Amino acid sequence: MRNEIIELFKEEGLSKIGFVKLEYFKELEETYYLQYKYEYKTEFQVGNVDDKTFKNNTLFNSAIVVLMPYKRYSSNVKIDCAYVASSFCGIDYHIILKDKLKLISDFLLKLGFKAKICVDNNELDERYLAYKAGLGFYGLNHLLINEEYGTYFFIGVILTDAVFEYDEVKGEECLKCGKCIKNCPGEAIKGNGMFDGKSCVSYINQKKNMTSREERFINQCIFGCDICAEVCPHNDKVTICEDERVLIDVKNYKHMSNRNFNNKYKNYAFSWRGRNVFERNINIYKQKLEK
Ligand code: B12
Repeated sequence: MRNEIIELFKEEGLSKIGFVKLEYFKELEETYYLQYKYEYKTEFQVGNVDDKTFKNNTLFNSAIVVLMPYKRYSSNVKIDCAYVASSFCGIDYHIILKDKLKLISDFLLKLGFKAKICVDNNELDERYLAYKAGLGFYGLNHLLINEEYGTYFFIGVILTDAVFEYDEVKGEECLKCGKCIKNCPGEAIKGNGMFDGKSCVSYINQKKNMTSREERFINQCIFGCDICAEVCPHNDKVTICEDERVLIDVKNYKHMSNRNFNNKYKNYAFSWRGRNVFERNINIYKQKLEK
C-alpha cells in the first residue's frame, strides 16, 4: 500500500513523501517549552505540550507527509510596486494541496481506513512531522529545509489508522551560517532554538491590530516575508522565477470594495486576511514612499 500511495502522489507531480508513526513525541516537550516560555507564541501558532493529537491519540496510527514546492521570486521589484511573499504569489496552496491529498484519502477510505487531510488547518506541527518523515532538516531560520527544494515548499499531511513501514529522520544539518539571524528585520530568529513569532514580520503584516511600533516593519513586501529564505545558502540551488507575480502599483492604488477584492484575489493565499489588512499595509508603505 505504501508504494501505491507513493505512485498516486507521483501522478500528481509530488515526489517527496514520507510516512511517520504517530505517537507522543517526547522531544517536543523541550522544543515547545522553549518556544512558548518567553511569550513568543502568536495566535496563529499550533500545539501544546499536552496536545491530545499526540498524547492520547487513538484514532490515527500514521501520518503521510508530502512536500509541494512553490516558486521562488526575487525581491528586486520596482520601488513603487508592493508585492507579496513567494509563498503567497500563486493560487492558494491550501486549495491545490488539499485536492491532491483528497485523491490519497479517497484511496484509503475505499480500503476501509480512516483518513483526515491537514494543511495548516489543524493542531499539528507539520514541520516536525515532515522532519520525522525524513523530508528535511531544521534551519536556523526555523524553516524546514529539503535538499532539492531548499525552504521553498509547503507541507501537507494525511492522518490515517493504516499502518506502514515508516521513514527515518535524515542526518543532514543546517550550515548555521547565521545570515538569517543577521538579516531578520524583526530579530525574531534567536539562534538558540527559539523563534519569536510575535516579532516575525510575516506575523506583523498579517495581524489585524497593529501598534505604531509594529507599523515600522511594514515594507514593500506587504504580506508575508521572504528574507530569512532569500539569504539562506541552502536555497542557492533554487532557481529564481521570472513569471508574472502579484504586484501592486502603490501610487495609483485605489480603494477596493470587498467584492472587487474577492473577485480579484480570492484564490490567492493572502486573501485569507481580507481586504482591510491588505489595504492597510499598502497605505502604510505608500506613506513611507511619499516621505
Ligand atoms: C503559525 C505559523 C506561522 C507563524 C509563526 C511561525 C513560527 N515559526 O512559528 C508566522 C505567521 C510568523 C509564519 C510565517 C511563515 N510561515 Co508559517 N506556519 C505556521 C503554522 C500554521 C503553525 C506553526 C507552528 O505553530 N508550529 C509550532 C511551533 C512550536 O513550531 P516551531 O516554531 O517550528 O518550533 C519548533 C522548532 O523550534 C523545532 N526545532 C527547531 N530546531 C529543531 C531542531 C531539531 C533537531 C528538532 C527536533 C526540532 C527543532 O522545535 C519546535 C517544535 O517542533 C504552520 C502550519 C502547521 N500547522 O504546522 C505554517 C508553516 C510552518 N509556515 C510555512 C511557511 C511557508 C511560512 C513562511 C515562509 C511564509 C512567509 N513567506 O511569510 C513564514 C516563515 C517564517 C519562519 N521563519 O518560520 C510552512 C513551512 C514550510 C517550511 N519549509 O518550513 C508551514 C508548514 C505551512 C505549510 N503547510 O506548508 N508561520
